[in-house]
Amino acid sequence: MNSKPIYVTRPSLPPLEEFIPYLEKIWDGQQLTNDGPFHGQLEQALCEYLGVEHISLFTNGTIALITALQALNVSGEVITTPYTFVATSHSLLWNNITPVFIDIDPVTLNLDPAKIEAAITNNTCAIMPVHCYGNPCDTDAISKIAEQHKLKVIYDAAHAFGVQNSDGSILSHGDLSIISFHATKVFNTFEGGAIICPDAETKQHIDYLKNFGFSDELTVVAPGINGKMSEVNAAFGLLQLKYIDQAIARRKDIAQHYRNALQGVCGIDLVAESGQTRSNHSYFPILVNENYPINREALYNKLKQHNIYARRYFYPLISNLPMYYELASSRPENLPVANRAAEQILCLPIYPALENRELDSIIAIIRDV
Ligand code: T4K
Repeated sequence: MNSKPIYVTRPSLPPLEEFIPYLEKIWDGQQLTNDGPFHGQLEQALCEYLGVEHISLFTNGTIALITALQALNVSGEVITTPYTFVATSHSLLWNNITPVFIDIDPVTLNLDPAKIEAAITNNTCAIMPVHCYGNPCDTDAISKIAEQHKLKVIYDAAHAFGVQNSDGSILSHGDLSIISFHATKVFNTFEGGAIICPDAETKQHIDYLKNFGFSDELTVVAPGINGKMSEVNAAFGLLQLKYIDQAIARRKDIAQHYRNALQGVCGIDLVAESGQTRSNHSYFPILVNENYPINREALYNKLKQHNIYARRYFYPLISNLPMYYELASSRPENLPVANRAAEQILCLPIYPALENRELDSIIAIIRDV
């Protein structure tokens, strides 16, 4: 039994004293929000770090998703994955859009592009795939289908901070990508998020949308929302960026340690990486299959008895939740792979401050069942 609880994640925090000078600047300048200096600096710093052209900061990833759909005038039906955090499909309901769920690929657990075309109807307007756990979707296949059928693509890249494939940043794909800077993410600004945009004009429109639709003091160009990131969050993000490579490097070591120790354990499948040239190791998901001596629920509870709080991301499956299960696409027979993954998944603790002895104790419990 571990004396202190081990959670699925713990936020990375820089030394507190290093944040004080940023706060002093905010106190001196008295610009607390609404496109202040730290906001602009963080947008620029993130463009450089992530290797993207335009980024618009948001108060969180969910408002960024809702706004991205508004920015592209998406309506009708959107093809998406049920195997994700509820924010993905909730963003559709908040825009009066009908989610159309398709099944996932059994290896990557991302939306299966081979299932997209059969789900397209006259009402389909867009595809919303998720780079689940930061593993890139098959972006080539998705963009080919989208082009053929004139559909928009909005990637929910909430987990994909810093992830790259052979084309560069994974965030450059699709019409828009959104990312989350929530406390539980690889890069956090306490709460926060962003939309990655392809051009300055789109960014300008999104900047208006996140500020109630104001384009100047008197002109309102759209029914916008308040989605702005405050100066405290933006300043914190600038400081966090100084430590991000160190944090991802430690995550990589932990992931490698898990992989070495758990590969070959009968009944445990490790979710493979899917072609990224740079990973962020945001999660360490395992699938507990029928060859393991106990099922996923029993392993989850056993870890809990040892004060280890792994998480069942993503269970329950979204399509089985009350606000979605009556949709025709939610039928379990339409989504066998996703339903199975939701029953087997367990995300193990991974965060920079996780100690090696804690890691070894988690591994020992899983191996010794
Ligand atoms: N799309 C996808 C695919 C997403 O995964 C998410 C969010 C979004 C969109 C929406 O982005 P945001 O609007 O959130 O920016 C968490 C997060 O709240 C959520 O951001 C995240 N995905 C989701 C996968 O996980 P919970 O309810 O599981 O979090 P919670 O509070 O249980 O935290 C998990 C563990 O982390 C705790 O047991 C302890 C630790 N923790 C948590 C917080 C908040 C800390 O140590 N400190 C903290 O401040 O949803």
